[in-house]
Amino acid sequence: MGLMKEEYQEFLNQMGEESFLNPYRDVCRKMEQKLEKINIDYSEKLGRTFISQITYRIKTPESCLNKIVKKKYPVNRRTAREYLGDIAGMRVICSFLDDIYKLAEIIKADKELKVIKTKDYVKKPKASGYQSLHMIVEIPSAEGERRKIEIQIRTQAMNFWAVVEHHFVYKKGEYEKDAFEKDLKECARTIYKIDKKMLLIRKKMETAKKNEKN
Ligand code: 0O2
Repeated sequence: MGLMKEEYQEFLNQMGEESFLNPYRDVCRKMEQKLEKINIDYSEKLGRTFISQITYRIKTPESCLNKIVKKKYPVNRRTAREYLGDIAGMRVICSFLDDIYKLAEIIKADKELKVIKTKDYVKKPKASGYQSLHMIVEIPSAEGERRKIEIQIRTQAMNFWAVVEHHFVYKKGEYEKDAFEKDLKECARTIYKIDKKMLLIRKKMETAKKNEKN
């Protein structure tokens, strides 16, 4: 490997500094607490589990550098803060398709949060077949500094696909590229059908329960 540009090395150092990372860690914890509270309230209201998993991660300095270079932004701390919406990233797993949009509405209605951008890869999946709802949200840290955080919301079935596909992409090796992509896309379509069917079953059960009561 050749010598790394001094500018890049400096950027990597800055991205790893505690003073840079702390507000991001802080907003992740804050958002996690918010989501946990939402989960308690809505699970009770709905009579079932609303959110089944909440995880978060801070993007590595190397991954920040790759993205900022790829997007041709100036390589510095300010542009990273401004343009990288996913330095702090949360992943929220729901059971049903409609829960994704319910949660998105709850997030939009939260006065402390400012939704910067929403990308609906459920309605319009990525070329790979990837499905998720992505929201870039701005939230104040404990010190009152605003930071962006990317919230990926998906069903358990969509998550299964994304996790396995991510693993395959690194491991694919010999397998023919076109066949690999086609097979994975087909799986994503099947998963969408299953998600729709599971939602339908839930709605039928809810109607049946209501009729029983009347
Ligand atoms: P990491 O750090 O490894 O999680 P932008 O131009 O900034 O709006 P950007 O950031 O390119 O758009 O993002 P996009 O496509 O909205 O979402 C990027 C993230 O979504 C990825 O993170 C993955 O977590 C997920 N993702 C997107 N496409 C796919 C896919 O085809 N398969 C899987 N498994 N996940 C996907 P990163 O960037 O990889 O970073």
